[in-house]
This record gives sequence, C-alpha cells and structure tokens, in this order.
Amino acid sequence: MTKANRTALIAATAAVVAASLCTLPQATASAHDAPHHGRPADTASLSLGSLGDRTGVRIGTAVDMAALAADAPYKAAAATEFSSVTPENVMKWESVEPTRGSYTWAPADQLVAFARANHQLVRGHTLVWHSQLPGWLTAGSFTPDELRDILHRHITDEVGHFRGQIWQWDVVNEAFNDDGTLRNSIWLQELGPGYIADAFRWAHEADPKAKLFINDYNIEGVNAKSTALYDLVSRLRAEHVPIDGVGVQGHLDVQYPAPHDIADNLGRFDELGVQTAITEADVRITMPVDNTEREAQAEAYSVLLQGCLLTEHCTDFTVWGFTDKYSWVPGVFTGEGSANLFDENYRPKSAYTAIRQDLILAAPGK
Ligand code: 9MR
Repeated sequence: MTKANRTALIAATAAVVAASLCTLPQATASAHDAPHHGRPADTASLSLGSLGDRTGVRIGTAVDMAALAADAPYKAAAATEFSSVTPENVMKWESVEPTRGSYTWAPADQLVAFARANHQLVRGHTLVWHSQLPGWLTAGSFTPDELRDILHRHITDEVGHFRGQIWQWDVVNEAFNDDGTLRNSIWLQELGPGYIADAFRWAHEADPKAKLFINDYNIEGVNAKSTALYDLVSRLRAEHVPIDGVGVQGHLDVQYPAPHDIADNLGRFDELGVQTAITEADVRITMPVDNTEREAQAEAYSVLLQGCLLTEHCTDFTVWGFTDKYSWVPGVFTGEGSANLFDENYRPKSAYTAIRQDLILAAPGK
C-alpha cells in the first residue's frame, strides 16, 4: 500500500469510527458468523475473527485457562470471537516444568484442543524469557554448559511436544532493554548473546513448520529498542538463522500518545523478509474511566490495528485478554485497569466497535 493510500485509509477510518460510535447497534460478545449464500456479508453478524479473515489478518486473544474452565460466557466469547489463541501463562517454563524433568502439559494441551475444536490457530508463548522461570532453575547453580543443555532440552521438549500444532512460537521474549542494549538476563549472563540464534535453531529443529518469532514490548514505533531489534533480525537473517517474525506486544496506556509510525516500523521488517504481528494488545486507563479516556482507548486500539493492516506481512493482531474481568493490568499498575475490549460484564466498549470498523473498512485487504 502506498503512503497516500495509507493516509486516506487512516482518515476514512477515523470518520467511519466517529460515525459508527453514534449509529451502530451494539454488537455482542457471542456474535456468530452468518452463512454467506452468495450475498454480501452482513458484517454486523461477523465475529472479529471473521472480519479479520476478510483482511488477511488473524484476530486472536490470550486465554486464561482458569477463566476458560469456570466461566461459560468467557468460554463462549473466546470460542466465537477470535480466530487464534495464545496461552496467557500455561506454556511458560514455570508452568510446564515446575519440577525438573517432570512436565505438566495438560492445561496447554487443553487449549490446543479448544483451538482445534473452534478452528483456531495457536500462538505458542513463550520459550526463552527472563521471567516465570521455575524455581529449580533460578535457584540452582549451573555451569554455562549445563545451562545451555537445560535450555536446549527445554526448547526441544516443549516444541516437540506441540509439534505440528503451533502456528507461531514466541521463541525469545523481551530480550532487549528500552535503550536497545540486550537485557542482562540469566541467558545473556551465562550464555552470551548467541543464546538467541541457538534458541531459534533448536526450535526449528523441533518443529520445522512453526513460524518462529522474537517478541517484545515498547517496540510499536521506531525507537532505540525497535531499531536494535531490527538490526538483530537483519543479522540473524544474514546468518540464515531460522527466524520468521517479530511480535510487537502493544501494551499501551492512554496517558501516553500511541505511536503513529507503527506502519513505518513494521514496514521495515517487511523489507527484511520477516512477518510481523501485534501479539499482546491492551490499552490501560487510570481509574475511574471517563468518556474521553474511553474514546482515547478506542483510538489507541485502532492505531495498533491499523499499523498491522497497513503492513503487507503483518499476519495477526492478538489482544492480551478480551474482558476486564480477567486482566493482568490492575495487579501490576496500581490504580489502572479497564484495558480490554469488553468490560467485566462482557459489554463491548468503544474500542471493540472501533476495531470492527477498521476491519470492515480494510477488507478485502492483503
Ligand atoms: O498476563 C500474564 C500474567 O497473568 C502473568 O502473571 C505475567 C507474569 O509475568 O505475565 C503476563 O503476561 C505477560 C506476557 O507473558 C509477556 N508480556 C507481558 C505480559 C504482561 O505482563
């Protein structure tokens, strides 16, 4: 898409969103897809996932497995509204191997089965991270060689367990500091910067068909961190390391302006030959929420999604949970919340309407 077309899309979308907020009937979380029968689709009845399909961008959500088991409306919305799912926690190392050598796959297997039953793809999250590591690993004293073997085995076993069932793996998560230097994690300290290329090679060996991503936050626009990541991906591609994509998490806060150069940032990864995705979108607000903040939130979601829609090889847009009933935000950012598309009673917010309109406007898309 040319820059002129991008500008036109953004302007037109803003107008449609403004109009729709006044006139559209409220959509529901359990919207089902209508059969087409050769007639133009009635977009009001289409789920986010189906609207995304018309644009070539999958629309996903992170899934909280406790909520999925206990809350029927949550399960219904997760099943019908989205075309891909990401386990919010159950594929992380502390969840799958709480005791050394003894694996707990059941919750993650349940999500994979849920996705299959609902014709959804799965983003695997995440293999190499500094956080949510099991105690036996962080408290243990291992030599660098031992730690390298432990990491190799973790990747081989986990990717192997899910072989053929994962669409995209977040192989390496949050490896950078905001200034563009590599994070001083246990992996960097003990194994040196080569751990990143090794992790991608090991994951590729275990499942050659999965798309392998590096994922991070605060890399939505062009900045020191996203540029360092760009340089790393460029080097890895030149060295034929099997890296397929860059995940841009998209955790925003209405009190800071949403970057308006997301498409410029994602577009430069197109040029490296890798895919991109928005992998963890949410937009938090300082409580209590007023109408201005609610509309600013809708705009921020829209800016994130449009950045993806405008980028040729941006393949998916995932929200980090869809209801305020279950959100990581209040527990981490004191006094903030309301970050999701639906409120705690599953009522859609302006942000939900806004991203529907973006998808409708963008079809037929890429
Ligand atoms: O949403 C996740 C929350 O339930 C966990 O307690 C937390 C632990 O660090 O991780 C959250 O998910 C994070 C994701 O895995 C990586 N990017 C940031 C997400 C929000 O913290």
